[in-house]
Amino acid sequence: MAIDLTRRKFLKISGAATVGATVALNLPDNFLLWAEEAGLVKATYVPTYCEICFWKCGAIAKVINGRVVKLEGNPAHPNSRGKLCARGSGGMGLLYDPDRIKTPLIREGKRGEGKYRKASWEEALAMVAEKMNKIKQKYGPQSMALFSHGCPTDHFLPLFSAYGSQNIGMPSFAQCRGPRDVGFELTFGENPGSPERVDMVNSKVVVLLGSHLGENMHNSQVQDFSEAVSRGAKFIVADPRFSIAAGKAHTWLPIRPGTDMALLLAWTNIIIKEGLYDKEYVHSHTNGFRELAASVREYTPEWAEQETDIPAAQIIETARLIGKNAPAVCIHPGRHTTWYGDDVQRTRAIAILTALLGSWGRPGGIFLATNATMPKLPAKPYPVIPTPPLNRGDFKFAGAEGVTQVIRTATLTGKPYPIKGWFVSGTNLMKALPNQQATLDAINKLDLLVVVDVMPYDTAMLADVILPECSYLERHDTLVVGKGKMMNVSIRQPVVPPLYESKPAWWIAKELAKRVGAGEYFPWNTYEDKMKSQCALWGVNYEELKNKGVVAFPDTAAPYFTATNPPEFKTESKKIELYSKELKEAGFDPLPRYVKHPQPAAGQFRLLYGRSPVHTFSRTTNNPELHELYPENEVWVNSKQAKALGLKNGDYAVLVNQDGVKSSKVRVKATERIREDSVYLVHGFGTTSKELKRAYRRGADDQGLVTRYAVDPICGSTGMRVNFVKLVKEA
Ligand SMILES: Nc1nc2c(c(=O)[nH]1)N[C@H]1C(S)=C(S)[C@@H](COP(=O)(O)OP(=O)(O)OC[C@H]3O[C@@H](n4cnc5c(=O)[nH]c(N)nc54)[C@H](O)[C@@H]3O)O[C@H]1N2
Ligand SMILES: Nc1nc2c(c(=O)[nH]1)N[C@H]1C(S)=C(S)[C@@H](COP(=O)(O)OP(=O)(O)OC[C@H]3O[C@@H](n4cnc5c(=O)[nH]c(N)nc54)[C@H](O)[C@@H]3O)O[C@H]1N2
Ligand code: SF4
Ligand SMILES: [Mo]
Repeated sequence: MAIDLTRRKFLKISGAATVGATVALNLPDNFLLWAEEAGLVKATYVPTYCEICFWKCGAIAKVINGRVVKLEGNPAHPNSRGKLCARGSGGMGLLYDPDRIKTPLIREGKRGEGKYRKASWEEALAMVAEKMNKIKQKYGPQSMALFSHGCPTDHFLPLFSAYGSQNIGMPSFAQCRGPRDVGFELTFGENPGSPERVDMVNSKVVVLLGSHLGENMHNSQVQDFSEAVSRGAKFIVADPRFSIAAGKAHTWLPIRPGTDMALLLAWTNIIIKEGLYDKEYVHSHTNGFRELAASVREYTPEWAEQETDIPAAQIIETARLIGKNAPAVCIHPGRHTTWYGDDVQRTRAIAILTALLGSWGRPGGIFLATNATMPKLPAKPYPVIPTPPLNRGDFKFAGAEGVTQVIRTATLTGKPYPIKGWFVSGTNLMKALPNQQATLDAINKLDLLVVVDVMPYDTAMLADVILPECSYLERHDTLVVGKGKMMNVSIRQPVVPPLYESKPAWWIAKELAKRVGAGEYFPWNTYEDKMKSQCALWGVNYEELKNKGVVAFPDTAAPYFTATNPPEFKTESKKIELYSKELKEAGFDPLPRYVKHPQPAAGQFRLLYGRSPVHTFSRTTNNPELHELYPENEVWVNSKQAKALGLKNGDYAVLVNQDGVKSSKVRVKATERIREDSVYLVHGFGTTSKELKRAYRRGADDQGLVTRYAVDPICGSTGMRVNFVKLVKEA
């Protein structure tokens, strides 16, 4: 009963409550639960960690008669603390989805036609290896690229290093948190981490720019959010939409999209002018305060009002609220930060304000990562590759995760050298990358497209070879070394054996390695052997880890600056770079500066997108449990605008973007909760894969409408909120 209550409280904030987030169980599960209650069968409990998103929550699976009947949060795990979000609770939906890829498949028809034949693992692996070997011989190993997201990356990255390619592209960089990480690294010498080290539980004031917690369901962060709200912390939420978070806020700022920089610079100006910054902290730990103060002087609240559509008085009032509560102020660094193309600079403005408030390394601000590390297993060094990778393009500040669309462009143009093969795992590129036509055109130029996936999503259905990975509930995976307030290690282990002929990524990588002459880089027999060696090296008791799911190291915690943990910054100057010499030398603005972005013309709306609390991107749209909760997305449009267009709640409409691209039909949600100049879609819907019986063409695909994107010149990330649409009633 106690669990039920906390769960309800948790869900209340998530917006999932409105749809009743207790995930429905099907008949056999209900029967098994009844049988267990009647004492006829016994349940077993297996700890593991979730992969429905990348928060990696510790979960405990309840298994009766070999069937997973329930997934609950592991109370000992810092990312879940005994609770899973609705998506995590619905993880069995992935395991038991009848539309799963069941065997390796080899394409028979034309690309995109969807005709495949079943193949044995032996045949499929041999075919992939033969083509990879051919590409290596003819063009060199760098002509094979790896696109990956989530845990499979940990297995295919070593395969690629051993094969000889560093051309890696992860949408988690250029389509997600790339600009934020780069902006913070340029300022503090390190990024805010994942999970972000936001100390909301101790904040007096929290600022959310976009960051739609409660719809963005990153578990422990939503719990912290909920706790901070109950404790009376004041939330300032800037969002063109009245998000779930805005509904809990002290102040909602319905900002004009694309103008957050104006708000941040005006706040900075006021905080400096009124002396509300932490003088001692700024003096001791930062560089370039004088230049900063001079450069923000022009950004007055009256000027910012014109840009942001937020009254000057409210900008001043919120600036004071922020300044007077420092350092216990958390300006959330954001996560999906690829918005308008000047995103590194916007996140720099967040970082700079954080520094002025003295909030980095202080309770209620951004806490510090533990310095502890785990040693690596000794391994054979990878071959030296003569051809440099092209995956960062000309973007000096791009991260090691690479810039996805740069690889795509090289595939299209053959320059600076040809890319002939894509190996794709754990990402649905057709939905993740802007400009779908370019992705499709690039794929059509390939000699080889391999997709490793659990479900036949859009990109898999374009592949030459589809390799079925088993779901996270059926496999071993990387031991996760977590670095929150303290270091911890978590394990993923099979809860049930793999269904059909699906196999774990570690096995696929190892088997392919053997066939491309890189077998020696995978020297262990089973993944468990490798994990046992790691545990031995780390002084972790493997059996204990298996039984508990997570082992923590409390003595590694050092979340705040103290006399024994003095400030130390990993920048060139060893100080916080308010003024960035590095950027200046590379030809960029050393201080963030306001750039005006185009606004929609009359009759157009800006296309915004975000998350549903019960889905993860495209990957859950066919999950039977989660589909039931939210089967298709809706287009949010302001009631006044809807009325003018003759649209009512529940009507079907289509969206047509500035380039004439039309969405599939989507239900209208006419609401006061969004500005009149924007419409909003939950991302990930409208799959084109016929194999997905539930999700096929349900809802509208935002990515289909994102034909344009604004590349951040500093790190290559793609701002995707630069598309304008018309809303047309569907007959
Ligand atoms: N349930 C669920 N949770 C998830 C995920 C998921 O798929 N499902 N994905 C996870 C991942 S990988 C990520 S990166 C995060 C993403 O989640 P966040 O980092 O929170 O994403 P944002 O883009 O900041 O937030 C979207 C919000 O920004 C608002 N917005 C749009 N334009 C503007 C603007 O110009 N200014 C301001 N201030 N706001 C604007 C939108 O109205 C929307 O409310 O979510 C994570 N959590
Ligand atoms: N227009 C638009 N574009 C966006 C976003 C947006 O909101 N709007 N969000 C951006 C963000 S923040 C991110 S992080 C990216 C996310 O981009 P992706 O990570 O590509 O997200 P998904 O669309 O969920 O695709 C995940 C794929 O992995 C598969 N998969 C799931 N679990 C497993 C597994 O265990 N093993 C294997 N091998 N495969 C698995 C799924 O079936 C699916 O095909 O997209 C970015 N692109
Ligand atoms: S936040 Fe939800 S979906 Fe993501 S790992 Fe945690 S339980 Fe799973
Ligand atoms: Mo993301």
